[in-house]
Amino acid sequence: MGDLVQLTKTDGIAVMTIDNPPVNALSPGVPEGIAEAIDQINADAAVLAAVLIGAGRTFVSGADIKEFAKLRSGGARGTMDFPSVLGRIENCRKPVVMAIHGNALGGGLELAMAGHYRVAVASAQVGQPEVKLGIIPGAHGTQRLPRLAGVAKAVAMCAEGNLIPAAEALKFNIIDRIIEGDLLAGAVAFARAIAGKPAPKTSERNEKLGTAEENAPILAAARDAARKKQRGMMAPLAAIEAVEAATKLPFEEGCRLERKLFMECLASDQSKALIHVFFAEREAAKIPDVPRETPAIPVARAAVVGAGTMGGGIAMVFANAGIPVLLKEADQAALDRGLENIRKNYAGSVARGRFTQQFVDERLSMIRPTLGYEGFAQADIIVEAVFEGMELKKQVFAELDRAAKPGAILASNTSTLNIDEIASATSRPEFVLGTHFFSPANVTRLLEIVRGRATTKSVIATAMQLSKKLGKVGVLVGNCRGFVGNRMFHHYVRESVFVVEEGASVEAVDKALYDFGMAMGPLAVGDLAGLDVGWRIRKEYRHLEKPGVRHPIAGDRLCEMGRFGQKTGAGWYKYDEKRQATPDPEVAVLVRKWAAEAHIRQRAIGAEEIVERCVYALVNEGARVLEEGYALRAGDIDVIYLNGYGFPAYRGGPMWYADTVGLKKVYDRVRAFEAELGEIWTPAPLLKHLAETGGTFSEYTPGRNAIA
Ligand code: T1G
Repeated sequence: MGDLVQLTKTDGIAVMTIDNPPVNALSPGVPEGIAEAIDQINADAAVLAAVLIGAGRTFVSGADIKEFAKLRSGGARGTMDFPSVLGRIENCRKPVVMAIHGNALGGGLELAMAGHYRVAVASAQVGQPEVKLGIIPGAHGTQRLPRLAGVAKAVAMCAEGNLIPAAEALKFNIIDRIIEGDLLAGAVAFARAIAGKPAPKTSERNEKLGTAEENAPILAAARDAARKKQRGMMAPLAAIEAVEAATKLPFEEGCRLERKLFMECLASDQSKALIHVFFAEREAAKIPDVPRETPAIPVARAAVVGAGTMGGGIAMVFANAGIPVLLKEADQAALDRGLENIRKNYAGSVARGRFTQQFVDERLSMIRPTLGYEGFAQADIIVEAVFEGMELKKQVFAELDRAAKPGAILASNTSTLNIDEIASATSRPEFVLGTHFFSPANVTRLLEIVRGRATTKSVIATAMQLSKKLGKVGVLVGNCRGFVGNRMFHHYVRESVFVVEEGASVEAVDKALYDFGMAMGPLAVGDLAGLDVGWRIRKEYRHLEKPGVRHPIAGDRLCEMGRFGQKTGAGWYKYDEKRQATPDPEVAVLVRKWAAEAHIRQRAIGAEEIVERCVYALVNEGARVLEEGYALRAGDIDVIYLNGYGFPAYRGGPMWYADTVGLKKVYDRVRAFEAELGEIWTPAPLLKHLAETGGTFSEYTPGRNAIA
């Protein structure tokens, strides 16, 4: 069995141990090892029952995702056909007990369900998360799970891909017992107790498959939910179809349909994109010149300066991670407002069932409001979240430099300002960096870690590890204007306004991007965030704008009218008291007037061009970010856009999407826009180079890297 699967026997009980760190994935050799062990168990008359367990921290976390490319090209012949191994387990002449700790996910749960019994420790989780990779269970999971848990639970688990804790798995008969104390000992005792008795085969358990009448509403509701919550994705609907087959077809036929649907999903661009995302999010945590073993600074206490929307949200992030946090404001009224907002946010989470009141009370007790710097000397990290003005930030950092203990990290939540200039206000620039949270900070997963020229590797390592502890996706970015996300977003928004000024309606622009898969259209996003935010930044940098180069005008005009968006009841749209948006005919008339005054040619612009203008603007600027070295890799840019800007994960992110379209085509369209709209569309040299050499962004590794 090689060293991936060991077999031991003690007093008539065989124990198969899968040892394939770090997550016991079903890599080549593991299915073979299991099959060989089953053969030996069958052949050994002294063996009365068997246990299968994972070594290390977990049971089996699924198929080896790194093998999918081979599987897709039919090249995985070298590995044993995993589904056939499941049949051998189920038909083993001795009962097999699956012992689960950590995770039993995807193929791991399918493996467990091929066993005759399943036991688990209370902390274990099980699930079929394949849809998050754009595929569906491909080893009978959609056929066995409804036979154990019933159709409704199986449809939910296979279509949504969520993990469930052991207690819930017990409730739904996915596991048979929760083991207190040592798992292996408990599983062996369980095996001894059932040895010699008839063992149930999951594939033959049909009593929970329900009737067509019972299942029809369940399946219809699941399809409706998938179309809403997983808009545009094919895998959830395929998963539902496969589970439905389990209720209508004999087991073997259901397995054949599942396999067909699995291979179709595996071949899809959506699955390739989502598998890219899986690895890109993990790759983003790897900094070439900051090795994994770089010593990090322990963060046990935090402090936040500024209790506004962002500061309050950031304080919640620390409290939710169990890190006590000071929250400072300049005056009592502002502090009270900040605390009131935090309480409202938490109350909303309790109302939605996301948190219990007890959890919220514990977290609130970790947030200590203050008007001074008392206690700041105990903080390991201090995050500044005051008004976005350089002078104020430098003043605050000078104060923090005096109030903080030596070795404390001073972080700014600035979204655009120069981290090096902020650091210059302190005596410790090596401990200064940017921690750019995205609003709402207590919800949005993205955290841009902005590396300053002097920031040390230990501080970078600390920030990256802290991101994970805070439940964030940390991405290291360079210190250019707007860092990476906002720098690129500026071009995306510019094009969305340009196409409105050229004749497209506000709602047509938003619909085009929404239908592309964005969580919200760009203009609606502007109304949500506040049009005045961008307006203030444009005014601050107006002096840098090149004369003769076209700039958006409609957004500024709306702000001059006081139409900042939702917060003023009107922006691109008008809003009722519940902030429901409706198109505003007045805006349509005004935009035509402003465009005429600016002599902007009017024409009909279709959805395809709207999407190309906005998304390729992202891609072209992303190419510049890469070639200038402000992002470590194209995948990091994708991770930023998926976790901070509502880019559809099933398209992989802007850079992956451009690779999927083909960089030659993207480049040709960018050149066409350049001919039409001038130098703002000059192709990035990297895009030109890759298009002309047949390269892709995902294979590009920046040579010189400003953030190394
Ligand atoms: N295959 C290959 N590598 C994997 C892997 C997998 N399934 N899961 C994790 N890794 C790597 C990961 O890239 C990282 O590598 C390291 O392990 C630690 O992971 C047949 C077809 C299990 C909850 O979708 O959700 O089964 O960066 O950092 O935070 O029908 O990993 O160290 O080089 O995420 O403790 C279904 C995917 C597959 C589970 C652990 N299974 N994995 O989280 O560690 S499809 C999944 C996870 C399938 C069947 C179908 C998480 C985790 P590196 P990590 P973690």
